[in-house]
Amino acid sequence: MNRTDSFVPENDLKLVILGQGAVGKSSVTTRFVHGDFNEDYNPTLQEIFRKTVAVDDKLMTLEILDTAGQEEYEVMQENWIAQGKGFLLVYSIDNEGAFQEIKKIKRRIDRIKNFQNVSAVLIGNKCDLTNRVITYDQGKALADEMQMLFLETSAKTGVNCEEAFLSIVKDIKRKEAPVLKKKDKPFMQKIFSACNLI
Ligand SMILES: Nc1nc2c(ncn2[C@@H]2O[C@H](COP(=O)(O)OP(=O)(O)O)[C@@H](O)[C@H]2O)c(=O)[nH]1
Ligand SMILES: [Mg+2]
Repeated sequence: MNRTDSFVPENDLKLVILGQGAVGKSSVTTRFVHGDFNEDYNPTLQEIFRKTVAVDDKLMTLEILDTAGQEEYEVMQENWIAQGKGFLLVYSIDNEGAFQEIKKIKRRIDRIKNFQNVSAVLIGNKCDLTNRVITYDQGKALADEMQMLFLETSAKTGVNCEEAFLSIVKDIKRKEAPVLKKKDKPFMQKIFSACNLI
């Protein structure tokens, strides 16, 4: 087992942030976790961030794996993808290549997760920039095609960074909520109407 893996408690919510180098994965994560932004580019090796958030009045700890993609980390990364509950796929709106790379990353997740339906948000970062090459509609269309949520963010101004993480947490919770079975419905409806709930 990788040494870093042994520090990861089992019951926290694991998220993985993926995307080409320099699109702002570390910056979006740092903005969310620490509330600040750094103009300098320090390529990430591989880092785990933790933040406790309140969702629907419940506290939960998010563990966010910030990735770089170097080969020596590939095994650990695949391990995390396998354990990951939610994925943030990031491109920057000024980079066509990074946008195209998203499809490859999605295929990798699908392969590792055995084509299960996962919770994922597509993020078009650096939306503060004026030299945009990917429109909002292009981003949204790709997200729809891949059945993902979509947000444009700016780690620089902070816009939508918190929403990106919280939207994925809410989507995970929504998918995990017990669904009323069809045959239970009339029975539950009787109870709800007896209690004047419907
Ligand atoms: N203008 C602008 N620059 C950003 C934004 N997010 C990141 N950057 C810059 O882009 C560079 C790469 O960011 P980084 O987070 O290290 O990218 P990573 O390799 O994907 O983790 C750094 O110089 C950041 O300051 C953003 O939203 N707007
Ligand atoms: Mg980084």
